[in-house]
Amino acid sequence: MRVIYSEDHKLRDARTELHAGQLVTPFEAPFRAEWILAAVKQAGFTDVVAPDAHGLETARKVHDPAYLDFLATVWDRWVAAGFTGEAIANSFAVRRTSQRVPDNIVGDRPLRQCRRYLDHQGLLRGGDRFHALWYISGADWLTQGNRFAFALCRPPGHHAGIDLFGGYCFINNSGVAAQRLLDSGARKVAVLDVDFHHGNGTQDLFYCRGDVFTASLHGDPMQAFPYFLGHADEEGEGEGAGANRNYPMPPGTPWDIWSSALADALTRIKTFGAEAVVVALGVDTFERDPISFFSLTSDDFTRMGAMISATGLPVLACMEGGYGVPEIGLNVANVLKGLEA
Ligand code: SP5
Ligand code: ZN
Repeated sequence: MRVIYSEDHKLRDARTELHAGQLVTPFEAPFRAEWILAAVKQAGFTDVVAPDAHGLETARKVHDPAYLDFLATVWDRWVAAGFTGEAIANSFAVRRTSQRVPDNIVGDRPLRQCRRYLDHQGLLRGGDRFHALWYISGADWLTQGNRFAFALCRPPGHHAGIDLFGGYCFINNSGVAAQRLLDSGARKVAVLDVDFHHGNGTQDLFYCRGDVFTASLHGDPMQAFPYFLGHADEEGEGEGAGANRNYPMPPGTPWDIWSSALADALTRIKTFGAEAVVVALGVDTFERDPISFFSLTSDDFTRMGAMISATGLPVLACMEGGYGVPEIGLNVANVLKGLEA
């Protein structure tokens, strides 16, 4: 198991999160990666290396280049406009409004682009965007013939769509990694999203593509973020028809129910012909996660890793969610243990 980690994740250090109508200390904060790194090392995973620097080439194949330009420039424009808080939109294109792309992105109007690109729940600061791309080194580790890698990246990525940020995510790390595997010779790959929240961004990236199978196990969007996507009848379109699978599940879902959804997803990934699996690894399915409602125990995470490993496929795990409690480290380490067992 190669672990890919860089202190640069600390560049992403949001001040606030809008939660329950109040600006609170963000759940998605640097301590998460530090706790996880410590636990992973303590569990014996000591092959920890820094990622190689990567440019935007691979990201441009899954995200809209104009969106990447927006991410690269919005903070400077925000500051130049004299704003001191984090960049957040305060009005949105809704029903019966024009969906036209706003063109005034300079001077005092950066909010217009925030409206265009913000899905929900995103606040931007400087220095928090592209370093996550470097973790596609994990994909290269598999391409070199190795079976397992763990990209301990922040911020997470699975809510970032083709041209949308939200849910603490800006660049879709697992999506970029999947693209990198394809560009390195894989014909088909899968992204398996085990984070508590629906991987709406990843679904968006690959919804009409037949070379990436996407599967997501998550809290039913009727009751959980991201609310507006993640239903079981979203199965992909065009060349992607049949290559997206959602498993929405209700509050309190325990391992026996959750794991039957996982078994089904893994069977479909094999049938699809994926040559590698990128796991969007959130551990917010844990019973004591502060913002989620599943009931997985720490031992269940070992079982999860073992089930994924049993596919026989190379696996790149990319860090997604998991908040607040010290067990996030143990739970991630347990997945890695299960993979290698
Ligand atoms: C990567 C990832 O896990 N992103 C998750 C973003 C979720 N943000 C919304 C959280 C809403 C929580 N509301 C539940 C209240 C719990 N008492
Ligand atoms: Zn999550």
